[in-house]
Amino acid sequence: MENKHKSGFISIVGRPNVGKSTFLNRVIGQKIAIMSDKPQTTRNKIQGVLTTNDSQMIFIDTPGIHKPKHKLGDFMIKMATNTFREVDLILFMVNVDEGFGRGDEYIMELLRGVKTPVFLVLNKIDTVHPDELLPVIDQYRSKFEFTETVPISALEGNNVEVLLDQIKGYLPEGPQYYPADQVTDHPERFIISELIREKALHMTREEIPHSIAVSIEQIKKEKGREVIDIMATIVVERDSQKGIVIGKRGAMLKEIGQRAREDIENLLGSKVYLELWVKVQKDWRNKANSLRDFGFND
Ligand code: GDP
Ligand code: MG
Ligand code: K
Repeated sequence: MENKHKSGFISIVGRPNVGKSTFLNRVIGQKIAIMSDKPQTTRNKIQGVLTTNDSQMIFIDTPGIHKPKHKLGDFMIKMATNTFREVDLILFMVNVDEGFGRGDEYIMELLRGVKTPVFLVLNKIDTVHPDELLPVIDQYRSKFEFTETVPISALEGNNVEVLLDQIKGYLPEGPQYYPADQVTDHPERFIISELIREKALHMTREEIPHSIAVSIEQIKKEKGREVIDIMATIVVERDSQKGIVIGKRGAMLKEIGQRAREDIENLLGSKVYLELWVKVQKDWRNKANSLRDFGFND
């Protein structure tokens, strides 16, 4: 029997820190969406492409959805709901360890208005006893009609293949949209900025809120030179935050730069010279212009 080629777009939604980026990275096998133990690390949608011999799945890692507190929040939600309508399938990912919460309720509210099939993906099953799983499943299913329910561990890989099989079952017949060797259609510029942002958030622990942005001023490779020169600015909201990011005699910024550079070199497969600056721009989240500057266009 001839197997028809299937392809489609799959949106991953869920509260912050349920493991969306971890899942995406496991499936695509390359660090494209940044992972951290802090919420809302991913602000833009990132696509990862999984190509097999008879299918292509294009995953979208949507921002952690939450009730809007400011302009950026509004923007994120609009972006997410638009995405829901356009995709072939939605993976609603939850953390079985935490169970049902208000954040979930809000996302389900947004999902109710769309006709796209929704899978309930219960992540982090490695953290709970199997007996604890069923009550959690019931909790979610009493509130929403899911197309499928799949427990997984994105971190350890349990049941991820099963989920991929299920996903394939819901994809329409379609062409291979992207070349087989392409794992993301995001410009490297964005990935680089996210890698820097990830390091800044990790390194400064709780001292720096999520209100930082990274803008890439320049990526340059001069003829005959082995090294790619990258100049980037970390944008914070307050002078005190600038001090923290720079650190004592620049130690923190240096450390952020070194760690980011290693990841960027892996990404680009080339030596990198990274020059980092820190700039204060007050209340950037509420300024539409700033949003455009940082690439949050819709
Ligand atoms: P996101 O905000 O939904 O993208 O979540 P992340 O992928 O950044 O993951 C948040 C945290 O949860 C990270 O510390 C991950 O290592 C952890 N995590 C993700 N998936 C699993 C899992 O299956 N099991 C466990 N134990 N931890 C996980
Ligand atoms: Mg994420
Ligand atoms: K996160």
